[in-house]
Amino acid sequence: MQNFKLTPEQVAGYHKDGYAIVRGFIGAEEIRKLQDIAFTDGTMRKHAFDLNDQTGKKTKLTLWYAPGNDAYGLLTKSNRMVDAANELMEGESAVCHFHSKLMQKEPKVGGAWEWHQDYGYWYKNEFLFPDQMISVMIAITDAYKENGCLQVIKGSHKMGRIEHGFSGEQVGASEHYVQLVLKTKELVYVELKAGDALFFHPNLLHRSESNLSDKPRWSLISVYNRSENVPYNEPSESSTKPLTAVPDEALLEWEALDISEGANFLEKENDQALK
Ligand SMILES: O=C(O)CCC(=O)C(=O)O
Repeated sequence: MQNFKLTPEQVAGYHKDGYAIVRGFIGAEEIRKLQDIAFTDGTMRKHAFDLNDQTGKKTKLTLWYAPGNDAYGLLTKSNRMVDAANELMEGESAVCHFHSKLMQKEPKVGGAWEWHQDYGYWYKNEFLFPDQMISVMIAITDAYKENGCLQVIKGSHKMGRIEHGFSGEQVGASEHYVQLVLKTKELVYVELKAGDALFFHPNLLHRSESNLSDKPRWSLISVYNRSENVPYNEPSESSTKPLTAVPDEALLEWEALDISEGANFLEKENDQALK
């Protein structure tokens, strides 16, 4: 999608509901390239680690901080991603990349994610302004109810941050507050086709169920932050380093480099800053 611009309805929907879906954000040829790399790249696999959900089911992910000139880095730095994040985040200062994760929910085994707000994690990193952050999920494969697509509670970002405790190896939101908000707010299954994008607010409550289907459910989640939103308890430096955006065509037209160790991958033993 060249010269992409969010519609006024998408912008208004994001602020009202806490999320906006953009269908066909990434083209079919681009998705084929990203799938190819996701399924075969040795560096991506080498740095993947398992995270146990409450029942001990494992969900695999690879997380890195520094987007390079590989296909995933070029996507994360593309004008369409950076401009859309810039339009939706509060504040004026430069757009930076906190981290990206390739979420790998394998058929039959891919574990669940408990109800949480991403800011339930990032608050612990001492980012002070959640409105100056955003997550962008790109469906690398189709995501639907049966393979554990994301579920969100529409409008729950307006509650502000709620209490979180541990849930398996994850951080989970207070079940009491989740049940209260579900009395009045709608639970939405965010079904996406490969190439669709979901922009969501750090305080939007979301979860996903395990993948009991025979199809994988893979997605990229890139997180952006404003340079002024300094985290006081976060060892990585990417979140305050202004991004230099690249043209949207770069993903297909530039000679993408291999994914390199320079991407600064998170290893599981250092996962105190998991998200
Ligand atoms: O990919 C998923 O199913 C959920 C991931 C998630 O909730 C997160 O990374 O915050």
